[in-house]
Amino acid sequence: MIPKDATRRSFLQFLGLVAGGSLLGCPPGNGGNGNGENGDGENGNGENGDGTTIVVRGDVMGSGAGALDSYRAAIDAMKALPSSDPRSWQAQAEIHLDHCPHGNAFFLPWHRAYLQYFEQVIRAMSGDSGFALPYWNWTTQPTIPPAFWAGTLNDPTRVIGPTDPMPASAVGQPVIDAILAIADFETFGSTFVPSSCTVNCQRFPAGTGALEGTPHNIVHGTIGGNMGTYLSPLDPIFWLHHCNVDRLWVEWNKSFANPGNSFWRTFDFADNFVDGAGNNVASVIVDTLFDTFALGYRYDTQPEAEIEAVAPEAKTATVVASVEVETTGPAAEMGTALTIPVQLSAEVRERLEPGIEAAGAETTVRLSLAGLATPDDPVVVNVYLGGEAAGASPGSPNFVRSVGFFPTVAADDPMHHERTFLFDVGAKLAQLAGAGSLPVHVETQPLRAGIEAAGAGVRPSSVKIEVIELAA
Ligand SMILES: [Cu+2]
Repeated sequence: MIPKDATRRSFLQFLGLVAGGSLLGCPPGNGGNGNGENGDGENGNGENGDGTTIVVRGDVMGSGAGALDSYRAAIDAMKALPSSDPRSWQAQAEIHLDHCPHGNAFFLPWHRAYLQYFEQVIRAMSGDSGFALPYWNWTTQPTIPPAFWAGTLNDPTRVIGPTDPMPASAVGQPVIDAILAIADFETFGSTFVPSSCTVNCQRFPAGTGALEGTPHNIVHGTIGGNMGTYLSPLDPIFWLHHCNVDRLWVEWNKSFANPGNSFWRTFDFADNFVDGAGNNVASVIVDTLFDTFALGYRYDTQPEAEIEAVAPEAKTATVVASVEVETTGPAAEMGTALTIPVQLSAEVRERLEPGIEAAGAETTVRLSLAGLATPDDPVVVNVYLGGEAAGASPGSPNFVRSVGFFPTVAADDPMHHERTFLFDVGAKLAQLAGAGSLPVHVETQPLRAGIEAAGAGVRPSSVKIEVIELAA
C-alpha cells in the first residue's frame, strides 16, 4: 500500500530503503521484539507481512509524548536493579562505554541495534509491550524537551539549562537539509573501516561524516555532563537524541541506498547487546539492520506502507581525482583561523566543470581534515573554504560547517583517538575552482558561551579534497 499523497518518485526512493535487508522476517538475534499486543490504535501501529507488530516512533513533542510514562516507569525499575543486572540503567550505559563505535561507518548501524534492544528492555521493564522510543527532533525543538528537566528524566550533570538551545549551526534546517543531500554514504554517515582490520574493528578510528560530526557530536557536547562522555546513555535524553540520528539515516535512505561494502555489511556486533529478558545477543550482522520494518518499527516520518522487497541499486563510490596537502606550521590560537592553502590540480578542476560527470552518476566533493586531536576544553571547529579568514563567521558565504568532538574533551576519551572529519564541499568548490590556490580556514572556538577554552586551537595534520563519483 502506498500512502495516498506519495509521488512516484518518493515511492521509488522509499523502495531504496530495503537495500540489502529482507523485508519479511526478522534478522537473527532479534527474538521477542514487538510481538506483543499493542492495543493502542491511536498511534497507528500496524503489522508487517508476517504479522509482527510495527511500532511507530513519534516526536516526543507530539505523538511520541504518550510513551514517556512507560519510559519513566522502566527507568525507575532499571535504576532499582543492581548494576550487575544487564538490564540495569548502569549496565545499559556500560554497553555504550565498552562497545560504541564512533568515527567510522559502524556508528549508524551499531546505535540502531543498541536502541532496538534498549526498546525491548524498556518494554519488559515497563510492562508496555507496545512501547516505541520517541525521538527528540532538535531542529524543530532546539532546547531539551521540558519533560526531561523533572524527576526521573532529568540528569543533574548537564551543564546547560532548560532555555539553552542547541546551536543552529549544528541542528538548523539548512544544515540538516545539506547533510541529507550528500550522495556519498561515507561523507554522510562516516567512513568504512579497512577490511584488513583484525582487532577491535568496530572502534577503529576512520573518518567522521557529517551527521555524526555536526548534529550528533555538537548536541552531545552542548548538553555536557554525562552526555559529553561514553557514559552518555546515563542521561535519559541520550536515547531520544540517538533516535533522531537514526531517523535521519532513514530520511537519507529515502534518496540513497546503503552502500555495498562487504566488510561493513557482514560485520557482526557479537555479544554486544542484551534482549528484553536480559539474555546476551550473540550475533547482530550489520546488513540485518537496514530495514526498520523488518526490525519491527518505523518513524512517523516514514510512509506507512507495506512494500515488497526490491533489489537495491547499490552504487559504487570511486575517487576520480584528489589533492592532499600536509599542514605545516603551528596551530592558531583559540578563536583565530588557521589557513591552509590547497593547490587544486588540473585534474580536480576539470572534474568540477559543469556537465563533466558521467550520465547517471552522482558526485560528492569531499574535504577531509585529518589528525585532529580531541582538545582539553569543549570546542567547535568552524571550517571555511575560500575567501579571507578575517571576519569569517558561520553566517559568511565561505562557511562550510561546524564540527564537534565526541567524547567532548580528551580526558574522557580513553582511546585518545585522532579524528578525521569529512565535509561535502561540491557546491562551494564549483564556484571557487577557477582560483588555482584555495585556502581552507580552520577556526576553533569555545563550544558554549561562558565556558573557558584557552590556548591553541586544533590543527589538522593534513587536508584532502577528493572528487567522488557514484555510479550503479
Ligand atoms: Cu551519541
